[in-house]
Amino acid sequence: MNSTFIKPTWYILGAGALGCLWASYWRQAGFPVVLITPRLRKHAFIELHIKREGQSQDKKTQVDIEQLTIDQLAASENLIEYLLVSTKAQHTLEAIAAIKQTISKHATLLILQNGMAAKQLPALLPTQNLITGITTDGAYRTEQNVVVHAGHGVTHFGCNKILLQYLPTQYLTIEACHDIEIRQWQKFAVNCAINGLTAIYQCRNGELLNNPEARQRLTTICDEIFSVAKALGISEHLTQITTQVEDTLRATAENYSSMYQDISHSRSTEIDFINGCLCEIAEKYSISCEENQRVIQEIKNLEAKQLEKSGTMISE
Ligand code: KPL
Repeated sequence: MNSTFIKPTWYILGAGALGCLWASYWRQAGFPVVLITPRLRKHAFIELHIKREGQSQDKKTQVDIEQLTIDQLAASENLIEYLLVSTKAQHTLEAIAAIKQTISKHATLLILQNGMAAKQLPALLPTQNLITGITTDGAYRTEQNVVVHAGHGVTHFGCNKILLQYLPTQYLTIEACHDIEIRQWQKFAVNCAINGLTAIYQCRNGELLNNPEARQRLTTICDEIFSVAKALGISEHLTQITTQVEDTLRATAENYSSMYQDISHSRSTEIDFINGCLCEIAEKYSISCEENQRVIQEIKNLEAKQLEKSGTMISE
């Protein structure tokens, strides 16, 4: 990095565990960061504590991060030049539409999320530089402002290496790549296989490996994904899908999947954008995806049960 490099402000849309993890690593790397929040919070700054899994409680790193609501953002005349979108797939379009006026025409957006919602973004933001990312980093919150970095993974972005100087590469393993669509499919397959089952069996990722019933279902899900990939002509990139899923389970063994976290906090899940999206594609090719359908149904039942219990489904 040259000495005249001015670190730009990164705005973050989607202040979930992953968004907060990136926010705090950017801060630690010396970048100004603003978390965009839907509601007014008590304090203008959130004090985030980042803990790496396995570290003792007192080894938490603390950073202060500025927060702005959508209205405050609109009122400040600043235009967003750099934006990380880490919303849940089901909220992406609505969340971006709400801040669209504040995004510069030439802004760079990193879209880091599960599922395939990003496919609809170019129509909404035709002039901006939209960069798709996928990650195998695991993160979860233990309290509103405590984020645990569980399982150090790799984040890939479909861009060239120049962007890396704008990213917190000291803290996260980040790579630029030219085959992001294939990697996105591989991650999509991993999410189809892991997220629903961990929410159904209420376990950490690694625990699926020791559950024979879950493992059998996981294999069937992978077979169904492979059939769909074959119909799409991309199966050569998914021949190792079951092994990749098992590797991810080992690498993020201590993590609670995002869907597990959503169900336990009575939030709506990304199921329609993960297994739901797979089944939609399968239907077009008349491919049967019974196990994926079963997972969808079970997750919908869990969502309904949570809704009944808490009276409301939080859409954060
Ligand atoms: O992407 C994930 C998620 O939880 O959404 C994995 C890789 C499964 C890590 O938990």
